[in-house]
Amino acid sequence: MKNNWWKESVVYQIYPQSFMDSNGDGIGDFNGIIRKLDYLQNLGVDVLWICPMYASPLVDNGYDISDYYKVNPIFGTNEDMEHLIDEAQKRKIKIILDLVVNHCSDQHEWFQKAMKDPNCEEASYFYFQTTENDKEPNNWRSNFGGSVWSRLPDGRWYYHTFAKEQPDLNWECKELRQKIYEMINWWLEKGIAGFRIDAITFIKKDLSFASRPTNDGERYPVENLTDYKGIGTFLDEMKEQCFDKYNCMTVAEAPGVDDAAFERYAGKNGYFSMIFDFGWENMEGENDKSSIHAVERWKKKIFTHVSHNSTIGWSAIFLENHDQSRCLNKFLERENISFYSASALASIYFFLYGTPFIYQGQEIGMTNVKWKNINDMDDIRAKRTYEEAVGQGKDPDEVLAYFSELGRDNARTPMQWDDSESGGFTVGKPWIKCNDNYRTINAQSQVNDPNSLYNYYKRLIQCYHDHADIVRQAVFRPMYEEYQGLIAYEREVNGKGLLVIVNFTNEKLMFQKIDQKCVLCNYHETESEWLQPYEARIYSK
Ligand code: TEU
Ligand code: CA
Repeated sequence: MKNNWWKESVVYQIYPQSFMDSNGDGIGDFNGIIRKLDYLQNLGVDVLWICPMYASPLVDNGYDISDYYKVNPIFGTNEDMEHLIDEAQKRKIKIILDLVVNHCSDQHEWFQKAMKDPNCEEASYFYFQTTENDKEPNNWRSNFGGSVWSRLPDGRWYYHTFAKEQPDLNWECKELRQKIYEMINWWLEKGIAGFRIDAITFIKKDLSFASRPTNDGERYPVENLTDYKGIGTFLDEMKEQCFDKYNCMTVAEAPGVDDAAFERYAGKNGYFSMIFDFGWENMEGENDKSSIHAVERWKKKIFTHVSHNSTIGWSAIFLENHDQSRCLNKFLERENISFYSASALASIYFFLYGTPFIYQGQEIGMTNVKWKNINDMDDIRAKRTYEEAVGQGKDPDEVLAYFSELGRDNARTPMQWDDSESGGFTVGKPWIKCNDNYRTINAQSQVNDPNSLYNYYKRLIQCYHDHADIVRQAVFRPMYEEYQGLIAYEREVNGKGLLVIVNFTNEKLMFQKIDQKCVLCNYHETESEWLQPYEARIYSK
């Protein structure tokens, strides 16, 4: 029987390179995660999503897999990985893995064979083309800059949605699909609880591969070609042959799924248990995020998306992940970052409608880094886009400023455990520079402080669990919408429910007395008819 256990679970995302290093080589590893399981259990999370830990040349930090059955030796051995699964299980924590099957690494055996022999079976696992006049097969732009086509020494072009080291897998090929399903089931048999599924809306291509019109000879962004017609055949098949056989959780990264498509993906009989709600992921374009207007615009985006999705299916709700900058910087001006605003943000998203995800370090309020040099960054997307933009004559400082603010490396710096060198993440030299603020922002200083952000998250998670019957089914309803700067909503079922009220401004706000029981608040005084700057209250009825 399916019990949809993920509807009452809180997920914690781990970026293994940056979580905890146990052997001093500067790279996080499985034994490091094992060491920190008590910390995670104390926080109260139910599921860990571990970003790719498979064998990989790490061109895109593991999202370029060279062997789906082996773990990357930098993280430990397959036995260490199984030990981690067991140790987590002892603490009632489940583990989900990243499933990256839109593409693999150019170092994967399949691609290596396909490169050598155009007629081998593996050659049909990829998209190859030959052209008559040496011209690129079309004008599409890859997600990481440049063409989606790269060329082999023998003249064949191959297709890649992301970097050239990440050739796309040809899902039209039945044998390949079977290989993928076998691999998925192999991991599920090992006892993992499900998958986060990477970039899945790219797997179906427009097989005409025809160039598309653009302005001024620019390339056509392949990111516009998601959820292409016919994709459902593949996704239904994968569900039937893999996920349906297990009581597993699947959460898809599904860019390009609009309101109309949401049901196919995350509805009752959707391809997945849930998909990430990217509808309100940042305040990009606002030049003053603390202005009432910016807050109101953001609130409207949240309410529109959640009102729609909550009547149709289930979402994964989040503020941060490994591809984004830190939420405190995305939604706040620097001068407003505090315990209050951070706990207000946490309160806003936690009960919306769906499974809440917490990204490592979010629970202690880690922030963006001030990047001074593109060479301090590691991210292939930042580096390749930087080269491309500067090559086209853009101002290097402007491009750097863009990635400094929004770049993916902001989330990838080492987890800040304590105030010792490199934040206690490693005794060696970290693979990527640590944020200098580890002396003030770190886990050790927060775990035993009842007033810390960590303990606020702990209480939120407890509250989520205490109200499992509500969070898994109660209707979502925006409240007090006329109050500018206030983000408030209710979850209600059979007369029971939760009411979330957050003043998301840095000023006091005149409000009203609420005749319900306050179960959580980020200020000590909760009775007043005024809401303090960034005050958050959660009532239950
Ligand atoms: O990200 C996918 C990704 O970058 C796109 O979905 C993007 O959000 C979209 O094109 C909008 O522009 C995933 C991983 O999260 C990321 O870390 C990897 O680099 C990428 O896939 C490739 O595997
Ligand atoms: Ca290590």
